[in-house]
Amino acid sequence: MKITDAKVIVCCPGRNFVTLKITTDAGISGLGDATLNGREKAVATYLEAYCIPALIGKDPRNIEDIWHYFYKGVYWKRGAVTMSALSAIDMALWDIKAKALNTPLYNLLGGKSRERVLVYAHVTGKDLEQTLEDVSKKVEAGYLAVRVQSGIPGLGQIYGVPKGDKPYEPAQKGLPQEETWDTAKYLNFVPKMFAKIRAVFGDDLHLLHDVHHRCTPIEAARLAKELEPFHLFWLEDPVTAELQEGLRLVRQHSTTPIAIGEVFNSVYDYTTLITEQLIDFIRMPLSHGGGITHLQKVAAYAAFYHIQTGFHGATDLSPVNLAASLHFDLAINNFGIQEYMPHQEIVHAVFTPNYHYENGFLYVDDTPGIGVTFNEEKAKQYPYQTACLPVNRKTDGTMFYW
Ligand code: KDG
Ligand code: MG
Repeated sequence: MKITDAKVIVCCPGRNFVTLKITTDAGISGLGDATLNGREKAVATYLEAYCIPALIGKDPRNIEDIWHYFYKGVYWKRGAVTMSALSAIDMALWDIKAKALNTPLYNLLGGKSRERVLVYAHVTGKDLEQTLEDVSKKVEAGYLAVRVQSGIPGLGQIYGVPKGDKPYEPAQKGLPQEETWDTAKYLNFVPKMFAKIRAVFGDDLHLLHDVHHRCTPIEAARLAKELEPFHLFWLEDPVTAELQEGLRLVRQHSTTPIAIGEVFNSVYDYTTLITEQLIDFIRMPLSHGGGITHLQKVAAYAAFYHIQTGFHGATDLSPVNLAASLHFDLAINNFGIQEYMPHQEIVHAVFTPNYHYENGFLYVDDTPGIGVTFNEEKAKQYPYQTACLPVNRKTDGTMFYW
């Protein structure tokens, strides 16, 4: 089998997505998600200018060799842009292989370890009252796990809180918008919020929270320690993990489980965290972390250290990535949980999913391959629109992490 063509389609059904389609002389094509929120065109250009010309003529069944061609073979390796491109290539090749063998992807990853995938929903509210209402709604919808973010008294628009009545979407049209941050206000509020949620909803609901990289190690240690009585499923990205050693301090002070890695793109972002058992869940998504080929290795490495997966699944990762993640989640032994932030209905006009939600779990059907279909004609109706993630400043104007 030979790769005869590959193309990148950037479309904006409600938000931007970058999709790679690889075609073969066997009449089989595969899809990969190359979306990097707010940097879509950088990945599209890297694929079009440097990867696609080198892909033509290769045998798509040699996934390991092609992976290393675009990793070891490239002098400027790693980084979000190049790894997102490589992830999309890898995903499309696995899609082709599974279609060629007429079997759903999970069968190539070891078969099913479970029939359904535990997911967590996003709960948000402008204030504690609205947040509690949203927890109720998610519980009524059957969710067994919820990630809770809330507006904080004294702060305006912040991460995780929707504007108006629309579902939360951090990327906004045009240049980056500015948000304001105050860690002291945040640290005072969050433990009170979880105390209230446990008091109202009891012990069984799994509770998660995303710090979104905003604490220093000692601040994160304080937060993790104060949240201990509320038995979180995980505390996510408590610090920026450019400094992996920062997690040691958090670990020394608390038994709150830690999840990290949605901005990672290689096993080398994780080595200290995994070998020193400083975390409990890896979050690096298939579409940014080198695809299925690399995540199989990272997940297996993590398993030896009692670390589970909890893949990133925000709406800026396309249905192709979510479906591929679900196959992976079904197959591996050390699956933990899957993030599930449903796409807007308009997204499904372009991408037809092969998964559905029911009572706290996602199910994937037995369509061969990854199983998502992509309507290129429809995609043309939704051309790319410039959109960026916000930037964040402390209340005194100092630039801060978003
Ligand atoms: O593009 C940025 C989003 O994917 C990110 O902010 C979402 O933190 C996130 C999460 O946990 O879903
Ligand atoms: Mg996150």
